[in-house]
Amino acid sequence: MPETEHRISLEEYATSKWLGNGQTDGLADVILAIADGSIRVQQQVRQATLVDALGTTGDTNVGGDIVQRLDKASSDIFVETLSQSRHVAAIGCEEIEMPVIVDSNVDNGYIVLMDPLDGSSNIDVAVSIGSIFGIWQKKPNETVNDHSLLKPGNEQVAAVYVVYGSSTVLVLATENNVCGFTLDSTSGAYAMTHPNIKIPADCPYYSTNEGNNKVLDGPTQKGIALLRNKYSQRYVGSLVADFHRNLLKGGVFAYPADQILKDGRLRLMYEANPLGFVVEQAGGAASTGYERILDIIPEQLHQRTPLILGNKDVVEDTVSVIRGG
Ligand code: FDP
Repeated sequence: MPETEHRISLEEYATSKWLGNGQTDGLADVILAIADGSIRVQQQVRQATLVDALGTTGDTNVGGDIVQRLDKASSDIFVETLSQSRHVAAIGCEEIEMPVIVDSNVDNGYIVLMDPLDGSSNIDVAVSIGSIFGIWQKKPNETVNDHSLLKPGNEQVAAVYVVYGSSTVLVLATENNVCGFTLDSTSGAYAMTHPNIKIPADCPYYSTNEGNNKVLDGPTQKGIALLRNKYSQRYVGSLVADFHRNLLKGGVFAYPADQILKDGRLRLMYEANPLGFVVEQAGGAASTGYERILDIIPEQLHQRTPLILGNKDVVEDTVSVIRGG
């Protein structure tokens, strides 16, 4: 595209796609609230070392993870922007024990579940990190309460993730459509750079923590060996960064359950469901090794799950090896 040609902004895209469409009224406001929050978070991420904002808060979150100061700041920013969007009924957040009920009866309301800053252990070392969001629609006459957040991933209407890497990229998925927008640091707005993302047919990469191999059960070791023997390994250790590379270049990410983390490490509601939704809309697949991620009926907000996601054929081959024992 010539430099002078206009790239559609996220704001133009979201308002033209959803404005006046009765069924999804309000969704544009929720997406734009996430975008606004992400611009503030990426500023904090890029300034953190200079303004001495790194390090831990001294607390652990509900899942037992050490809370970084930027985890807390990101969570506060997104709770604020989403609460002000006028269309968020409730927020579930990896860093907050109980749901934040914003407005139980809001018209054209949405429920947002988020990991406000994924890849915490990479914050202090200038490695790509990100934010992840799953979005569910409130039913017209529904009064949202704590239980309303426990919906399966297959009921999501949209999912978003943002990577704070060498550039800041926001990826938005809705039914059968995934697009990427890059933050233009000159204009301060997101511009579409990746229309209609489909995961490539070829799968050059697999991403897993190989250090965990010794604590995997036998069938899972065989599944990971299939990946190891066929593909080249790339592992950043920030889910959102590994996922983004695999989505654009082809690849499978695996964080299975093991003898220590019996339910896996990653969160169903904040990580697996949103990224499972994105990958499926882009032609890929997401599984626990035994079932489709999006079909899990959640029991707890902060529950963990094993996760294998990426190219559909490779996910299926891996799952069939794991199941076959
Ligand atoms: P982190 O603990 O740094 O926040 O969400 C958890 C997560 O990172 C993922 O982003 C990442 O894929 C995974 O954990 C890394 O876990 P390991 O260090 O065990 O490989």
